[in-house]
Order: sequence, then C-alpha cells, then structure tokens
Amino acid sequence: MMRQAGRYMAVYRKLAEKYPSFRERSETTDLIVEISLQPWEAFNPDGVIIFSDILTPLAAFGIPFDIEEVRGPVIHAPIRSEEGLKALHPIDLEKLHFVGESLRILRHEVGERAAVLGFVGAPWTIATYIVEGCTTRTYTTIKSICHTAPHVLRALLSHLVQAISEYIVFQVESGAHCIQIFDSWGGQLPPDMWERWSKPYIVEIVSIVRKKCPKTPLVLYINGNGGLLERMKETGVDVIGLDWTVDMEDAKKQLGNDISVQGNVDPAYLFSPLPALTDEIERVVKCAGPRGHILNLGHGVLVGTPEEAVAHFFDIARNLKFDPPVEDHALGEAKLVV
Ligand code: 1CP
Repeated sequence: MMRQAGRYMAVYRKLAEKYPSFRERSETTDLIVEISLQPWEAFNPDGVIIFSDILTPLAAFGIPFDIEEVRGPVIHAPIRSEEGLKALHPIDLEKLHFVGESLRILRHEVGERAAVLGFVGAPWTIATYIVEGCTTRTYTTIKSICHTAPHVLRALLSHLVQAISEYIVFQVESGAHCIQIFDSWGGQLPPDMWERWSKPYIVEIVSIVRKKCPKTPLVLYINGNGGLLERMKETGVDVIGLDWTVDMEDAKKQLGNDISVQGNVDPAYLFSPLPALTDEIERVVKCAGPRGHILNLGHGVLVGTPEEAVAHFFDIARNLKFDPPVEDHALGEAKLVV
C-alpha cells in the first residue's frame, strides 16, 4: 500500500513532529529505514516501499525543490524556456546515496519475507512539477507549452528519461526487487496527448532498464487511467496499476491475461464499516481471478484513515484462498473461497 497521500499512522506523525522537514525525513538514511519499516512492522504486508518521493532525485540533476507542509512540492526555478534548460545536468547518483543505503538496509532487514519496492515518477508527471513549479489542478502552463514551446518540453522530457532510467537501475542495484513508475498525472492528458507527451518517454525508460535489469518487474500507475489501459500495456511494463474508476472486470477484459494488474480498491473503503471493506476486497479479487493480481488500493492511503481498517485489509488479504489452489489449476478454473 502506498501511503503517500496520507499521514495516517500515529508513529509516523510523531516522528514527523520531531523531524518537521520532509526533505530531512526522506533524505536521512536512518529515518528513511525507520519510516519504511513502520507499516511493515504494524501490518506485515508482502512489500516494503522505500520512504521517498518522486521528486527526491530532482536536486541531483539540477533542480532545487522543497516539500512544504501545506503547499506540497515547490520548485524554486520552474523551467519554461530554453534558458531554464541550462540548469539541468546529468544525474549525480552520489547525491542520492541515502536511497542506495536505505534500500540495502531494507533488503537486509526484511530478508526473504517481503519484496522491497522502489519507485520513480514518469517524465510527464515529474515535468508537471518542474514546469508548473508546484501542485496544480489544471496543468494549464505545461499543457500550453506542449503547443507554444514543444522543443523545450521535449528536451526536458528527454533529460528526464536519462536521469530516471539511471535512477531506476541504481535502485535495483541497491536492492529494490521491483520498480513502480508513477505517471500520476498522465490521466490529465487527453489520450492522444498522452501518446505524444508521456508514452514514448516511458517506452524509452522501459527499454533502457530492460537491458540492464531484465528480471526486474516494472509497474505503471496512472491516476484516472480508465481510458488509457491498452495504451499503458503498449509501454511494455509487466503490471498495470489500476485506480478505482475502472471496474476490475472491464480492465481485465481490455488488458487480457498476458499482463498483471495491481490495485483497484477505492481507498475511501477504508473509512467504511469493515464488512463493506471485506466485501469490496473479495469482489475485486474475484473479478481479477486467481493469477496476476497484486491486491492493493487504487491510490495511496488517505489522511485520517483508521489504522484498524488498514490492519483489517491485510487480515482479509492473507486469508483469501482459491479452491483448488492456484498452482494446480489453469487460469480461470479456480474459485475464491469466501
Ligand atoms: O510529510 C508528509 O507526510 C508529506 C506527504 C508526503 C508523503 C508521505 C509527500 C509529499 N510525499 C510522501 C512520500 C511518498 N511520495 C511516497 C511514500 C512511500 C510510502 O508509501 O511510504 C510515495 C510513493 C510518493 C510518490 C509521489 N509523490 C507521487 C506519486 C504517487 C501518487 O500519489 O500519485 C506524487 C504525485 C508525489 C508528489 C507529492 N509528494 C508530496 C506531496 C504533497 C505531493 C503532491 C501531490 C499533488 O501534487 O497533489
């Protein structure tokens, strides 16, 4: 489960009081490890996601930023012109030593008991912050640059492809078993614009990373991806992350059985009575079928989510069984036992 959107764990909130700067929390090895292990220790999930942010690598290729408590990410000098591009330089992975160290420690701490998950932002999504300068609801500056200065945006996105690819390989070599690519704001583009301004750059990253780390599964997530599913599959990733605006059954029909899916449970269900949450988890798992589904939320855990609901989610997940067991039967024959 991602908890990016929410500071729902009391232990995290307490630690954040002591270390109020997000950059300090996410750029100090001991704190990264401690925070990453908090949900693992509380709920024992199958995956431990490194505590970091999609913006963390920015300073290592020339873009200073901050993550403020109320405003969220702030880029000090947004890039909107050729002049602005001059600030960019190749990624200096030594400046991200804390990510490498944390992944190595996490891998050692969890052993074979859980997968260690790394992540990056997709070029388009990272570019929305670099161009807009902060969180936006309309994306009007970057969308207009697609038409007024396409060469600037293309140069920025190409730079991001190189930096992000190197950063993924660095995470894998440091111990990440799997990498999730967040194109969180890809769903803000009309599909034909996504084809032009996001997909080719993701395809390039997938191809660079596959050469260096052919065995590492890649997950692609887009917020609001119902209209982009087939296009997402064409990027060549292994797993498609689904938000909750598309029905799991429809998504499976569109995507076919040769690609895995993740997510789909609306994070707001964690605020519902527990039996309703149970029913929804079972419904999603039934629709997804016995193979190739990573049970997860359709986005991060929301602020204010009761920790008991998260614990319940994992209890239910651990007790789900297919009869006959998945290993013994061909796709589609096994039934979920409830
Ligand atoms: O201190 C805090 O709690 C601030 C909130 C916060 C947190 C917990 C931010 C600021 N980043 C994070 C960590 C983070 N970021 C994780 C957590 C790893 C874990 O589960 O422990 C992850 C996976 C991210 C990734 C991330 N950051 C995304 C992609 C995932 C998604 O939500 O779609 C995005 C878009 C960001 C940008 C970001 N970071 C933080 C904020 C407030 C924002 C802006 C969101 C926006 O623009 O609306």
